[in-house]
Amino acid sequence: MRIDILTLFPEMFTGVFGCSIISRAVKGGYLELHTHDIRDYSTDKHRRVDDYPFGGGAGMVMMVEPIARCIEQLKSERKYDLVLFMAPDGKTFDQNYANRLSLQENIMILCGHYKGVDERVRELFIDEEVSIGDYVLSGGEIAAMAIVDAVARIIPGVLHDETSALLDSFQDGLLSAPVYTRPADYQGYKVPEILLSGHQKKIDDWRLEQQLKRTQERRPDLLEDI
Ligand code: 6GU
Repeated sequence: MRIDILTLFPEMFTGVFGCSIISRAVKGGYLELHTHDIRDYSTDKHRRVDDYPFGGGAGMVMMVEPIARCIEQLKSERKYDLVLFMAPDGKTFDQNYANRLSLQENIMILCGHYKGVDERVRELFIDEEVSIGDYVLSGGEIAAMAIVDAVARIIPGVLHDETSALLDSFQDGLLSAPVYTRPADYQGYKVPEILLSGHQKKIDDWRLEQQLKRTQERRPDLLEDI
């Protein structure tokens, strides 16, 4: 899978993409990530990419032309299955959304900044608008990183234990059971006896019970969807 990210701040991605599961996915050849600086597609001598909003008002608006040139350049090189725009008024990202994205071959993600992007970008080039929750970030970059992470880790082969992504919180619509490691007794705080019993069937039953209990307590809304 290949993901192209269009942004005014490509340097924001270097740390996140260079660590942990995302870099493993890239090094293992499962995922190709490319960032593109929208400013490189400005024809203005000052490399301007934003301008004042028609009709007045606060904030600057990202112009259609540099974004259009960048998207058209990429589209001339390969076919894209989806062009996403990160925006707080988009559809809320969730595990089902991540699963669907992980099945695509090539996707493009446009990150907006300032007050927004010219509406014609959305009309002409964007297939889906995505939000990561009901709060406002100063730009789409951090949201795009969240999406890349959620997608990278479910590409088959990326995680060592291939089943572990499938056992996640949310993947089965339930929160995860609590986990423990050594020591079995930390200053009198003991690991549940059942986990030390060696009785796998009982352990599996206990974990499912914990999942249901946690979900009921913390996210009863998730149980309504099952
Ligand atoms: Cl995708 N962008 C911005 N700017 N803010 C957000 C968001 C996206 N998702 C939640 N808040």
